[in-house]
Amino acid sequence: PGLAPDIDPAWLPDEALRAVGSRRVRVDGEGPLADTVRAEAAYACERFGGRIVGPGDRPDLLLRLADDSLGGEGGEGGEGGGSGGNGEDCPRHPEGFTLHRTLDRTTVTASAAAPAGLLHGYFHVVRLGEAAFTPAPAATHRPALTPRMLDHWDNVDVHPVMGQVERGYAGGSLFWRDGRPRDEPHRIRAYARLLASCGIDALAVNNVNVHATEARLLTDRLDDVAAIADLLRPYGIRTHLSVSCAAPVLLGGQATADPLDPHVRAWWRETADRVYARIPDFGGFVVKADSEGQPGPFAYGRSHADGANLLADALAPHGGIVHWRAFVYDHRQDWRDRTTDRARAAHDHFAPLDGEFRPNAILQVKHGPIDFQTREPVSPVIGAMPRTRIAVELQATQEYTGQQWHVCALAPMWSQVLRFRPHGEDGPGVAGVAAGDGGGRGGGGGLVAVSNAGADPFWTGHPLAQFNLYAFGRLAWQPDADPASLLDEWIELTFTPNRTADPDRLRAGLRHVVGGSWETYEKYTAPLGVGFMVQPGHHYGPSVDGYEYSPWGTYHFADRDGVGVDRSRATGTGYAAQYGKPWSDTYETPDTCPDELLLFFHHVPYGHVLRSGKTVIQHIYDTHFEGVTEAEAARALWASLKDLVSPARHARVTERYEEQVRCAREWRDQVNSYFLRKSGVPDRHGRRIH
Ligand code: BDP
Repeated sequence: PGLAPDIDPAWLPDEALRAVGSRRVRVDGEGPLADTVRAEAAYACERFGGRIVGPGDRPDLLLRLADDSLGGEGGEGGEGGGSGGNGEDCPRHPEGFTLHRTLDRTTVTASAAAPAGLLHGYFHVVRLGEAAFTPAPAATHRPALTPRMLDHWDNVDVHPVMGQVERGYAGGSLFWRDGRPRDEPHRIRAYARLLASCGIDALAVNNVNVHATEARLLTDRLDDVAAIADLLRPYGIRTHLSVSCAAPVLLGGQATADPLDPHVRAWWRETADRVYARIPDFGGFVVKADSEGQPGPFAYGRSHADGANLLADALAPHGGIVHWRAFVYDHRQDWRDRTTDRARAAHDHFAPLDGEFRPNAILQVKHGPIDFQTREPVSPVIGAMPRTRIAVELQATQEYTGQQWHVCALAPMWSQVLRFRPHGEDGPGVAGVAAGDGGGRGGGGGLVAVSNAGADPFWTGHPLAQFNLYAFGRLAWQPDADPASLLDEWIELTFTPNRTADPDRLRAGLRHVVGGSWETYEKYTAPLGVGFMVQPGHHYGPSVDGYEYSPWGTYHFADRDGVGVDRSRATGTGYAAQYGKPWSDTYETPDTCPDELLLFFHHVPYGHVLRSGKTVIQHIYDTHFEGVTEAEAARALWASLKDLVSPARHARVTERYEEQVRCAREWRDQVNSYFLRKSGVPDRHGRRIH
């Protein structure tokens, strides 16, 4: 587990292992995952003076496979087994575990139903630290969502526009460099360890935009994928692959890629067989089809259910799954009429297909209807397909949220998404849908995030962006976790405040600069849910009209009288009617629509009064001034933590804050002057608008 010294340990510095490492630890269990846990514990003990003990010795921490047939506590000879006694000892879920922490017997025991549970149990104890060794009622832990997956938008070849990682802000790819495997197995292993420690259990190794070389990973470059899978496997992470729907033509010499063609079906079956012969625990395929230039079933007049089922059938004999993305829209159209609203596209395409997907086909839906903006409503697709397995897709890589130069902690946003109830208080929440609760879908699709990690020594470019990766894993395991508690957890692990001169100042400072950073970012960028206003192409920094007259479908419609997109049923695109009740009513009128989404759903005059009592135009001015002030204050606060944070980390964040503040001022000035000129309405506080 030890890392090369030039790589940031993120949330697993050796210090975080102190509580476990200073104790007597026993790991009972066979196989590669149990071996990983033993090696982890041995490493921790080596650092902090504890030791690994054998069956004859009483451990302080016992990690073991629960013996189902003995109803839980049996099989350990009684000594130090913990009190148990509540019949909950065997968690059943293959990744779950039960933790017994008692006073009378001094052994803390994590009992798992399967080896993966040992791994998650171990890291749970690491997270708890000293607290793990204090008494508490026995508790069973199991993940709410499966899989908990990262999509790496990594290109194998350097793409002329997108580089090695599409929308990557953390150096190059961890997996690929200039068309070849990067060949840094220690980094991949260390990455797997970080991911496992926050609960992630699946990873797709290449971009959803599958170019020529990535396509070949499926066939003659399969060994490259197998090599990665070998490194991820010891940490319980399954490997998935993004594939092209055109693969039968591109790679297989077929005349067509028509999903209903028998030769095409045979080709996919044989191809999947070969993948599993090489990687027996392969996870499955990820597909972006008929979207932004990727090929798909539309070319053959087939539906997306036909396309997804083709791959699902090829994977089914091996227990594999296909993640079929719902991000399907026409990026080359004008805003002709209400039916061409891009926000409508996913629901228009997919909702009619509910019930047509195979049990191992998962529809992977972006959390919002457009594209990972700072603020969007929850996608109506999530609540509209009760007979389909749904995965919710988040974007940890900060494409539209500051590109890992700005601090923008996304956990509060993700938490809101996961708690949203598409059918009102009585129906399941988004997390429930992703878990497979209710409906006839027979299972959930889990949670997916586009990864924000790369070959950067800090993993994520901005060291504070590590929290987005950590929080993603933790929320996928426990979607109702409180984002503020997750932040505290991450702070304790990453910065080990108790080992510094002023733990409370460090904690308070970090809470402040990370905690409210999403709201701060939102304040100085596109207002009230309208989105975009970014520079075209790379999507960094402001350009209010950057996309306004392009065919991408992302507009704000500002004119001299008002701003926003009318998506109501009565007078607009009808998008609001894609929701079930109560949301279709809530979003239908400006009076009931939440302010933070007002301009997403409505075109309103600048004088429209928000619930805060402010007009829209004054809100725009005020938030843009406030956002910059908050970014400046965060920068100053960070500077004051210099004595408490490692020099390298402090310097990197300091550098990023300079850019964040510069860019925030640019946003403020462009947005404010744009709206001053459009509206002619002066700032009521008379501030200077550039
Ligand atoms: C957009 C990105 C683009 C991705 C696309 C996707 O700008 O690079 O290919 O999403 O999700 O946000 O497929």
